[in-house]
Amino acid sequence: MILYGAILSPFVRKALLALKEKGLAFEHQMVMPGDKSPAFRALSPFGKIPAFADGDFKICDSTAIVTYLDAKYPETPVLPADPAERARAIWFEEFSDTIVGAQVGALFWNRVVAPRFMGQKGDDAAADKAEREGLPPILDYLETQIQANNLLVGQTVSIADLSLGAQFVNLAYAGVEVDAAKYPKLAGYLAVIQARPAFIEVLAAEKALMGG
Ligand SMILES: N[C@@H](CCC(=O)N[C@@H](CS)C(=O)NCC(=O)O)C(=O)O
Repeated sequence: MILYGAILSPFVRKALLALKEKGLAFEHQMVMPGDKSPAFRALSPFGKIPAFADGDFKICDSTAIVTYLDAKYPETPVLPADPAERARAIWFEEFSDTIVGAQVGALFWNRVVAPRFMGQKGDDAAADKAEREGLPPILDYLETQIQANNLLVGQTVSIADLSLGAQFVNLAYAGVEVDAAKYPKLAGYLAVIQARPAFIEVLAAEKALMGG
């Protein structure tokens, strides 16, 4: 199995986390977002990362990749079997990828990617607006959703936790920490999720780029 995509993408990170949580052997090939090579476009027609191949089977999109992995390799599932739990896990994945991702993306792009990797000045106003206006309702909501077992759904780690945890890594890279005094459940949850061996391994590979 081969996962294609550059580290620091929250979607590549989500797929890497799922592969590691499931204990699967795989190869990781770096591909930048928007890669125009015909070989990559055969995997990901619109050039988005991540993409994935398992023998002759090829697919792109982190959600599609994780869906395939869980169906093909059902041991250690990250998609809950219970219908209500599965629906809630997919909701949190979607929420993380879109609603959370929009705000984290504005912060990460303008405070990290543009200045550090593109040699451009980031849009500070857009980042500040995301931090000041976009983020608080998300944090307020999440504070009400963390279960007593420090998971979003069910009794074992799921795609919900991997997707959300992956986004919050980039939030931290953008210099925004969750205030544990204001959001104790969310801050405690993130500490537990991001201390999982899968996160530790994935983040270790990012350290060189992030100067950590
Ligand atoms: N829904 C997709 C989103 C993937 C995505 O937007 N990836 C970004 C990088 S974080 C990308 O490849 N952007 C390049 C482009 O849009 O050309 C997934 O979950 O994989």
